[in-house]
Parts: sequence; structure tokens; C-alpha cells
Amino acid sequence: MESSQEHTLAQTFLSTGNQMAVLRDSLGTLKGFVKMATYVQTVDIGHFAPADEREALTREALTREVQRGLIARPRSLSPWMFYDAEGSRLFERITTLPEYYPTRTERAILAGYADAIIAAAHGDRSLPLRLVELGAGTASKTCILLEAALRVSDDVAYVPVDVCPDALELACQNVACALPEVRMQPIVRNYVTHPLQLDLFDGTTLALYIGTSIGNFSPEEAQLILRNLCSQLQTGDALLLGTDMVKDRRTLLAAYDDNDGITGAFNLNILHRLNRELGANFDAACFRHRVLWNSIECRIEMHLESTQEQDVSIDDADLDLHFMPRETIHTENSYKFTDQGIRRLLTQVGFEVRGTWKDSRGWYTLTLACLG
Ligand code: AVI
Repeated sequence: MESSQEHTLAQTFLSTGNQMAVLRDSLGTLKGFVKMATYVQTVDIGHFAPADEREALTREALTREVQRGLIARPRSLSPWMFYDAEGSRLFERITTLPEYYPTRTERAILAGYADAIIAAAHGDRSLPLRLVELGAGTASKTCILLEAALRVSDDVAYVPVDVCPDALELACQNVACALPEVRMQPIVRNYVTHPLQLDLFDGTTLALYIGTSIGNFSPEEAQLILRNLCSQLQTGDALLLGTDMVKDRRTLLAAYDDNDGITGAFNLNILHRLNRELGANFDAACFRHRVLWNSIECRIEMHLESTQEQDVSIDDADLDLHFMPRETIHTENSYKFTDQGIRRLLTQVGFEVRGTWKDSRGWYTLTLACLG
């Protein structure tokens, strides 16, 4: 039976939970995905049948989410809704903005300390090493760690886990091109609603939860995700956690409200998405991107604020909404951490901190934790 907390999470996030394998031809070209359990057929990516099924599941999840979040007071929508194709493209742009420091800061820490991190995580070099990445996205930073792993072991496997098959495909292509010697075992899975079930591994597993993705979850959700992950690891395995740190308010606000308005477009894209996918008639020009620093909860909050009194309907969800001027929809939290907060979170779920690496300003931390 699901606990009520798990049930709430399950309602909030997409639920496409199949284990998949990537197929390649003899030249290593990506041919398609198959379910692990039925690893018998070659499927061309372009004709990947379950796309319809995935679309239907997404529409169902979107419908449930607007029926929950837009009727509630205060109104809210879950941040997974940002990431359709356009939202993912906008997010990639955000990661390159001068104001958005987390991505390049984390990349610089990885570039400087990848060998030290791998050495700390992988004590017995004679054993195979498996890197399992939650929310792999395009795996653009992961190659730095995989390269370091290949410097100490010639048996390295990479298990990217992501709810989005397109992102996984890109991750696999990126890694396969740069590091063809890495064995790839991608898993399409929403690790929030469907806890990971890793195959037993005769070697060391290093779980990666980087990109400060943990920051988009409440402390309770973060604990649940890490506890589930912890349950899949064995003595000697480790977790590398990336966290954005509390810092001055101006820097934090600028990172989520850039001068070029890309983060604003990313936030407003949720309304365009509802127009495209659920027959809504939001006029995005009548909403504005609002960002605030909640110092009590230690988090950046993103909201969409109605600039006027207006009516909106979402036909496919049978919703008629009335917005008052300045009424908001809360779309994202991005929690920021302190050293004590990271330690508390990790020890609460059964990990022991083994090492931390930071940039010179202390803006971002990578923490290596092992099973306590
Ligand atoms: C994906 N996540 C870690 C980003 C963050 O910083 O919370 C999402 C984001 N939202 C606005 N800008 C970036």
C-alpha cells in the first residue's frame, strides 16, 4: 500500500514508469528503446509505439493537476509542468544565462574535483563502477565524472534515469559519442512516483543527484526520494548530491529573474502549454512572472500573477476560472541549503557525509555521502 505521502506525490507527478533498454546497431547508432522485460525487438526511435500512451498519460496528469491546483487557494501548479519540449529548451537556455550561476558553478566544481570525488567514492579500484543518475536530463555534466571514472577503472557503467525518454535519448547519445567504452543502461522512470529498483551489482554504485534538482522538492519529498534511493544501495556505495546554497538575496533573485526574460518565458510557458494541450484560453500577456525569496522556508518561489480581473476556461479539464487582479499561481519552489541542512537531510535518511566540495564563494556544494 502507498503511504498517504507517496500517494500525494503520485498524484502530483507524471507516472510513466517502464524500465527500458537502449538498442544500438554495430556502429553504436541509437536504434530505439525496448522494455527490459521483453528485450527482443529492434524499434526505430521514430516509430516508438508507446508515444501515444505517454501522451495520453501526460494529458491525464495535466488534467488532474489543473483540477487540483487551480481550484485550490492559493492556486498552484506543479513544476514538472514546465518541461514540455519548449520548456526544456528554455531551461537549457537558463543554464547558460549570466545570472543563473548554479549550472556553471557545479560544472566548475566537477571539473576541478572529479578525480577526488571518484577516488573517495570508489575505494576498491579492482571492482566495476556503476554511476546511476537521477533526473539525468541531457547528462552534459556527467561526462566529467565518467571520464574520471574511466581513468581508474576499465569497467564503468552508466545508468541514467529520467521520466523523459527524449532527454534520456540525448543523454545516451552524448555519452556514447564522447565515451563509447561506458556501458549504458538507461531507465525511463519517474523516480518520485515509482521508486527505483536497481539490479544487484557486483561492484561499487555511485548514485548522482546533481543539478540541485533536490531543491525543487519540499523537505518531506526530498527525504522520501533519498530514502528510496538509500534503500537501493549497498554497503560501500555512495551518493553525490548537488545543492545550491543560501546566499545574498540579490544574487538569488537575479538568478530566477534574468534581464533577458528567459526565466519569465519559462514560467509563462506553463500557460501556453495548457492552451496547447488542454484547450485553455490563457492570455499570457495578462500574467506576469513574479519571484520572491522566502527567508523563513529558505527558498526562491516563482509565481504567475494575474495583472487584471479575468476569466479563463480550460475546456478539456471542464474548468472555468475567475482571476482577481494580483492573484497568483505558485509554480515552483527552489530550496537553498546550508551545510547543517545538507548534513541533517542526509543523516535523517541513513547516509553519512564522507566529503564536500565547493566553489571559492561557497555558492554551491557537492556532497559525497555513504551508507551509515
Ligand atoms: C531544475 N531546477 C534545479 C531549477 C532550479 O534552479 O530550481 C529550475 C529553474 N527554475 C527557474 N530557473 C531554474
